Amino acid sequence: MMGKTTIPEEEFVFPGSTGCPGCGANLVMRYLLKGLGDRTILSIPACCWAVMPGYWPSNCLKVPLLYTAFEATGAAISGLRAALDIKGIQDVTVVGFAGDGGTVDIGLQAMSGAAERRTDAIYVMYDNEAYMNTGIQRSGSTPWGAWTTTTPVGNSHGFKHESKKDIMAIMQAHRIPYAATVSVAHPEDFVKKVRKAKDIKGFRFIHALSPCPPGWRMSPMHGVEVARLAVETHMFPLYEIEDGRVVVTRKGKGLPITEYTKFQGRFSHLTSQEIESIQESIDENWRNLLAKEASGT
Ligand SMILES: Cc1ncc(C[n+]2csc(CCOP(=O)(O)OP(=O)(O)O)c2C)c(N)n1
Ligand code: SF4
Ligand SMILES: [Mg+2]
Repeated sequence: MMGKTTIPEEEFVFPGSTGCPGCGANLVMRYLLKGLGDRTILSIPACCWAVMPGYWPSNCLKVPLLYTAFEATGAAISGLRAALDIKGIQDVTVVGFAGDGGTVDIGLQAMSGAAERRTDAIYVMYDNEAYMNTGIQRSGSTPWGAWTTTTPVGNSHGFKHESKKDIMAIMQAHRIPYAATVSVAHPEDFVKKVRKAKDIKGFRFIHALSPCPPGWRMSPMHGVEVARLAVETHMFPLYEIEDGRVVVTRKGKGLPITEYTKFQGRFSHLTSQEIESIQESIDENWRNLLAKEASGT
């Protein structure tokens, strides 16, 4: 028998977002705010979600939002927290909500500073694995093998030949109290981790894989399925790092990576040997994650 959901029915993202059909980032915001409630202030830099709330005076978000420059989310949430502290407001959660480009690339130094200062805020990276808002350019979070408009297939260099940055390991090295990966295919787990993060003080980090139909060259109807397959193939494992200790929260079936790539045109040019090398790297990352869990680090 299916258990009763613990996800609140109340919505904090209303219809009217200007995101594309099937946008995973829309679901990331929806589950995040269900976990946090309306005593939340967001800061969002340049990215798809800077546009998605809508055109003034329309707004699909029920919570206040401070826009900031592309590179400045870490600084903006530090300022918001300091201002609330001066006013004696302690029941509001400050959230930085940024894309992968705004986090692992241009926003990395500001976020690193906020983490090092133990800023009392939650930083959410929605990871659609490229600079989508400006036309699908590669980022440091684009996986090896993927097509983007700046890693075009067919010229002498071809698809992206560099690996995805391990942002969770980067955040673990900052010794923050809590970091977790979440998936829009597992909303119960998603909201549970957000609630846990909410109750912890200091800098918390949430990494959400965020399927992007136009950027991943797939049908909008496959968005959630692809997110589920990312977990089942160990492409995007679900785990937490709490006070330095790694806990895998869903083992996944270990399906072949072709189950994940087959829906996505951004991988369709790859030869079977290239797919095999992706498989080897996923298997290695998965073994390393389990070893970290076993050793308590
Ligand atoms: C300093 C600066 N450089 C470039 C831009 C142009 N720009 C706006 S959004 C964006 C892409 C953001 O990528 P990401 O953070 O991954 O979010 P996504 O668009 O994928 O949601 C870029 C390059 C900018 N606004 N500011
Ligand atoms: S380009 Fe991708 S991330 Fe941006 S709104 Fe469309 S589906 Fe969402
Ligand atoms: Mg992006």
